[in-house]
Amino acid sequence: MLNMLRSLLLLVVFCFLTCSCSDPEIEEEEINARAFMDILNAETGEDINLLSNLEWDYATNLTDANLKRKTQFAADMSVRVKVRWEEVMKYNWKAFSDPTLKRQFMLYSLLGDAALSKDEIVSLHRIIGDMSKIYSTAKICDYSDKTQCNLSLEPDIVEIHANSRDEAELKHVWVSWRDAVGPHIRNMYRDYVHLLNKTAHLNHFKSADELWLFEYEEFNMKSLKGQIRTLWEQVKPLYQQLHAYVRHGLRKRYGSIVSENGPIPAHLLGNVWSQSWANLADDFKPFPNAAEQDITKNLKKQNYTVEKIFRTAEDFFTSIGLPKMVDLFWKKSIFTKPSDRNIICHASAWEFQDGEDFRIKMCTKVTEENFNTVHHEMGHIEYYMLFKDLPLPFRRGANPGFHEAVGDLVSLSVKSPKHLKKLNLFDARLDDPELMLNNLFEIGMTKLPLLPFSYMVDQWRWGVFSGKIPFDDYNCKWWELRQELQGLEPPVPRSEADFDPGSKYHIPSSTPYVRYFVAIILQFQFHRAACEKAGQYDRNNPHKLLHLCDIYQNKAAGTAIRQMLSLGASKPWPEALYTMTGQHVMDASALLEYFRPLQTWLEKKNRENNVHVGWEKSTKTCTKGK
Ligand code: X8Z
Ligand code: ZN
Repeated sequence: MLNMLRSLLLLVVFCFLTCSCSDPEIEEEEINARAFMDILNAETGEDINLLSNLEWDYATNLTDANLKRKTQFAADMSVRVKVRWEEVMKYNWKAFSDPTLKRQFMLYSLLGDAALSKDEIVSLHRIIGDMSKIYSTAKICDYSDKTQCNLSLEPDIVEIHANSRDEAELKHVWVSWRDAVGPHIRNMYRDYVHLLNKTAHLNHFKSADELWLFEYEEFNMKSLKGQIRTLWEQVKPLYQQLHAYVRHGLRKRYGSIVSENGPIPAHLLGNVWSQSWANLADDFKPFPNAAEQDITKNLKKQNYTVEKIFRTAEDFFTSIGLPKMVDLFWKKSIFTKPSDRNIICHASAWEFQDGEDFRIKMCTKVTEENFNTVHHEMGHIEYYMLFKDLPLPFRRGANPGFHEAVGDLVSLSVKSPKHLKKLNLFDARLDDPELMLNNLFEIGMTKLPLLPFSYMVDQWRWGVFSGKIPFDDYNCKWWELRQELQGLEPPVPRSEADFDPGSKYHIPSSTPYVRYFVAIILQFQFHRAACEKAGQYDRNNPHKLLHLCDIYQNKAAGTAIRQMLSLGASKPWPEALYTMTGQHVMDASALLEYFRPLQTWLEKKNRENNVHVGWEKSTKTCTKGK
């Protein structure tokens, strides 16, 4: 009774506050604003649809004519965007009472690159288009047959890094790939930075790093840079243990070119950028005598085709109640590399703002790495499909890291031994602790090196954008950060004639990278929440630890994921995080808990081997000037 009275009183106070404060003029403006927003969303959606189609045309056929069409359209569109934005800014939207409407206005209040002149937009799009083309079409010569000079990044260079254990060959490929891209785009990159900073200034930001961080809505919280720094400090000891263990193994294999206490040479880690070390997992697994569980080999043995990998991924998503891929997806996606034209092979997932057209573009091979990437890309498509009916400004991830985390979240279950066994990709007993640890090690080798790498890439770019890293220090600062954060060194001395950042896709294509750091932290938070809902997680029960959980066919976990994804960006991201996890902040404890058995094992092993943990300064130099 007392409670009822209190509720009644609260209701009266609430009505008094909201009704008496509302201003009839604002109320009327809000009604008009709603009608305006409907038109704005429809017109903007049409423009984005056309632009996305032209972008797809270029990405899947890198001709000058296609770049011109896309660039011209973007420039023309920017005029319309600016006119619409000027209308947006006439509204007193900060005073609106409808939070949904207010938030749409807030998201439209960033003009973005439409603040530039048409000519500048043409230049910006042309530079990014040209840099991406140089990256995507670069070729290098074969190591043993130097007359054969048609090796491309995907598949050749990627495969050599994955499979070769010949140090000289690896060095040749590593250096050649950087020679084939970096120097050709170095000067273009300076012009690009200038235009991006100009965009930032016109949008009232100090530099482009602030513009890029707008999507994280920092104005509501501690700066994202600060959050990342704290999270990195928490996971760093685990990374250092893995680093020390792998360096020890590499030194045994390659001898003194791998120093005992220094950074690891970057060409030996099974990956062009050393961002995943998964291709060395089999070489250094904790229990080498346990039955072999090489997923790439098993995929081939079980006759997995590219199509079967996509169908397998789809089956997982639908098993937890998420939507299946639509017919158009299967018709319009590109799953393998065409031989009759140049395309951007780097995998991506596309939406076209029409509610039915969703596509993946990928030069897929039947490997474990690509098996993960297919799940990753399909996660993007699931997100697109689940928020497709929201008002246009909300059709994006709660923040970019959420978008990157969806497919990876599912992969955490797919890669559990229990699930791999279901897929015939694991053929041993599930109660063998050695195999469980080998499996966890493989996942650690995939995920953990991406943490410092993703942090490093955008720390470098933030420095470049803000002017802390000047043009004549671009490459040396890149290596300083590579050393400091990843504990890596180049296999040969570097100089400012090189431009090694350019050899990583996201630099020429102007794609922000810290989102992958955020995604790694989040996916474990999501996984813990999903496994809890599935009744498969109990930190005190050795059979219910996080790394053993598989949410396949679990509707309770699926419903929670669905709810979070269906929110899109309609709320600030901490709220989306809360709906799924009951937490408002990013938190590394789930990741650390997931890898606890691995960390314990690594610490013991490094102690036994008397291995130095951490790294001293590299002896490899980077020379300023050319
Ligand atoms: O770029 C990607 C995806 C597309 S969003 C294939 N990833 C990063 C990379 O390849 O560098 C996924 C992991 C990190
Ligand atoms: Zn992605």
